[in-house]
Amino acid sequence: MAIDHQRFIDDLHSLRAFGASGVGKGVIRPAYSEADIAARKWLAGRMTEAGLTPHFDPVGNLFGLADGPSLLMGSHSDSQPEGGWLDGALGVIAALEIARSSDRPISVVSFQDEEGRFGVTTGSAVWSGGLPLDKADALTDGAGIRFDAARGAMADLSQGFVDPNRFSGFIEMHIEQGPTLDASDETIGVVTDIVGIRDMTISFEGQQNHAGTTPMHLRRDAFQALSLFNTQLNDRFRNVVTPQTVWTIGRVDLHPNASSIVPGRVRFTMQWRDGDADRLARMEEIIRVTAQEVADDLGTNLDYGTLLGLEPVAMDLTLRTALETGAEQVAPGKWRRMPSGALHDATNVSRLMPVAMLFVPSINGISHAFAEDTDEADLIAGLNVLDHAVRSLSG
Ligand code: HGY
Ligand code: MN
Ligand code: MN
Repeated sequence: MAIDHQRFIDDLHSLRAFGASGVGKGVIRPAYSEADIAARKWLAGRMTEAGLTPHFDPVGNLFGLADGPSLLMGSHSDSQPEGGWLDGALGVIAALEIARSSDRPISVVSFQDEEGRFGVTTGSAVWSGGLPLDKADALTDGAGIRFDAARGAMADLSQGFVDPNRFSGFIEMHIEQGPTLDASDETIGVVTDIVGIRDMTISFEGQQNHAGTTPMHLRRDAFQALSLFNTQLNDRFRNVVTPQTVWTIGRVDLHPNASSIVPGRVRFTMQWRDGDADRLARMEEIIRVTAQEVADDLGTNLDYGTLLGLEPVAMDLTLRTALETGAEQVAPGKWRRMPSGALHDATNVSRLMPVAMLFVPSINGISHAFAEDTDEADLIAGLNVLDHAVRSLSG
């Protein structure tokens, strides 16, 4: 049976409706939210219609299982707090379309909490053995909700963990989420490797006080600690990082966050990524030394949350070659091999089986924002490359 481009596009828009933000094509569909669970139940129905057996596991990963041994394809359907309509969703719906039109057994997966409301690619990390379930259960989101409480909303759907040995490999299609393909007017990216990541929270605790009567030299101001930490870190990283290295302080909770109060406490997220595990370790050392020096200088306490991370991983050459062959057939001269600066479930799945990834362009390189989008022709080109690749793979 041939792939049905319109059915593929229609399903992408149907999925977009779950948690539609009302701004452009954006979605608000965080893991375990009502919109996320409703979307997964809709996906389970589409999987059944495709002849697959839907299977929810204890952390909310949703598999559409083909009978017997199969190739696994998919991604995630949860979103960032302000997410795009294609991040993750594209890979899930593309996998579904390949599964319902392929003459070889294809299973489909939508992993849960790839966007890390509770950690880092939590659902596939637990399934792949990278994160023990009891450790995941103790993780909390920004509002202090525990993972086990959140996943409890899907407890009635849980059918136990799927045995990964039934799968021969994993292929994930995803939007690039960066500017490379868009800027070079290329249609396809075949991923060579995925960067590694480290992610933790850091807290400085000083002294909450009156903003008018507390002399500057007597203050133990938590915001000043964060400000000094950030300035010194950027300076000290200069000798360690490359143009591909990234680091982000994405969330800052300042307490009590009032204009006439010297902030006594700050808790912030510290995340860094690079393709080299040694460089990630050196950056961690600099982060910890700098934070301690700032805490000592400003008289604040220092505390760390759980350090989470994933190692850099190379894509499987056999699966990657099948994608490259498909790319050359579908978009001759308009594809490239490239690393992934974004994290993906494929990193976790690579613990269990061969994995490979395919990118399509993100318009203006935008992602993790309501403005995320990709030309429909590029979405279809990516699906055609997947179709070619899957048909060329034997066994
Ligand atoms: O952050 C990431 O790289 C992924 O999009 N969650
Ligand atoms: Mn994603
Ligand atoms: Mn994402």
